[in-house]
Amino acid sequence: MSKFYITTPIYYVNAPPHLGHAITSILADIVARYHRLSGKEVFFLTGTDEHGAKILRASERAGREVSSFVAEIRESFRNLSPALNLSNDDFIYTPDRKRHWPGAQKLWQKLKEAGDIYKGKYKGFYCVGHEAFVTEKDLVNGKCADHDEKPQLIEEDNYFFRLSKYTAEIKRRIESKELLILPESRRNEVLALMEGGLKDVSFSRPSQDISWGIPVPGDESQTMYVWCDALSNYISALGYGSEDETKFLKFWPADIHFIGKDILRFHAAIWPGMLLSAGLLLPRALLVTGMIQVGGRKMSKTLGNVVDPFELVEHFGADAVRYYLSREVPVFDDGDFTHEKFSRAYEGNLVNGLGNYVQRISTMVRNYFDSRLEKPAEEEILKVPLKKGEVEYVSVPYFIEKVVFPEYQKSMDNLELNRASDAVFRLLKELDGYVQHYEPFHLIETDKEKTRVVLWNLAYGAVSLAWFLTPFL
Ligand code: ME8
Repeated sequence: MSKFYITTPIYYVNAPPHLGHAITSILADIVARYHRLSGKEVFFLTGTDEHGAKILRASERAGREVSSFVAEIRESFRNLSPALNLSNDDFIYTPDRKRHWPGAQKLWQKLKEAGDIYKGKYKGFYCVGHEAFVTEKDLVNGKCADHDEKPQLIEEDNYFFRLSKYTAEIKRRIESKELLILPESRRNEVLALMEGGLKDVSFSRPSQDISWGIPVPGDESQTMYVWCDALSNYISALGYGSEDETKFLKFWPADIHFIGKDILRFHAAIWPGMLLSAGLLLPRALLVTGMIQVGGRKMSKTLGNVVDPFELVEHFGADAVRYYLSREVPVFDDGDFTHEKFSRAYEGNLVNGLGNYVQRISTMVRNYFDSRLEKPAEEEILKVPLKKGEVEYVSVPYFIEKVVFPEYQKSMDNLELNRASDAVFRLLKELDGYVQHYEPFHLIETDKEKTRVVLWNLAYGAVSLAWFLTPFL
């Protein structure tokens, strides 16, 4: 059986999850479920990123001791899975000394052995919101444009990672699509970034300033930089660095890392650099999503304009949220969230479309056929073909098998999730047209046998819709 390893980012626990986290996790879940449906052995990982200045500061602001603060928020991220019906196989969090630390430290050790870690002085602007050094050109009026706050000027001893050494190889892997970056526009963006060569990156901070994190192996006076710590979750969760690396050997490399465009640089440059340095395989693909916005600005904890996924689920149910986020929001572009748009989508395609269709068909089957329909003979099915505009398809099952399924499968394989669900909802439209054409609710009065065959086709359509929608709903 072939394997399929898929991940979400590990989310910061400075505040509970919002709809932005929900969307990434739902999209990854859809892909994971699809690959399970196609018979692969899937490992789907999510988790939380809990170290660093940003988290420490959030706990201080809340007047809380950091480890109990993070544990509480971690639980709300963990609860996203039952609330949204996510099918993740595992959940990793960075303060887990047993599961995460050995992998993160082993990876550091490998980079060091490769001669790619060296000590130096860092001077620059640090944006705590980004957990990254920013340059003057990232600032607007002296403030970080994303986080609306002044970065700190920092001068300190750091360990550096020799990322520059790997520029050419990373570029080659991306160009040759051995490391596939989707969509194309993000791939070009990353390649442009590499034009001038990648710079070495700071990989640690003095422990006296940042104690909340993983100590650098062999030098307790330094704490691992959050990104070096965080990125290694993708392999520590598989047991890399533990006594039993079976799962790592089986599932690595990742088939897809799902990420938002805000963390592309880390995943397309630093992470491949680290893996090359350690002599490990690179992930096969990065799927880069757009951002959900509210009134034109990224939905973010730091900006305080968030929508609570738990509240939406409570009102509308998990399927409505999954439907909206996977279909009404473009995967690769930014999309605005408004409650009006959400309600309209819910009422339209779900309640009036799918819900109404299944309700009408099942009611008729129950009332007139005692809830049972045997498959009619082939020639009976051929007598009630599907008429689709000018074209006539020999039957509903034929149309599903020869037209809908290939389109669905191709789109899912190409990670064009919106297109795949478009194909499914087009099928629903055709089935609605079929109802209108044969009018089973009138036909039943004059020809019960023909109605039986028409309803069988419609029920077959409903079952197919359910199958196609399994990854989505
Ligand atoms: O960056 N719209 O964590 P994070 C869509 N810990 N997706 C959004 C979003 C929005 N408005 N806001 C967040 C981190 N996301 C690091 C990652 S991985 C080794 C470490 C999603 O809590 C999107 O996938 O800021 C984004 O990349 C991720 O959450 C960032 O979550």
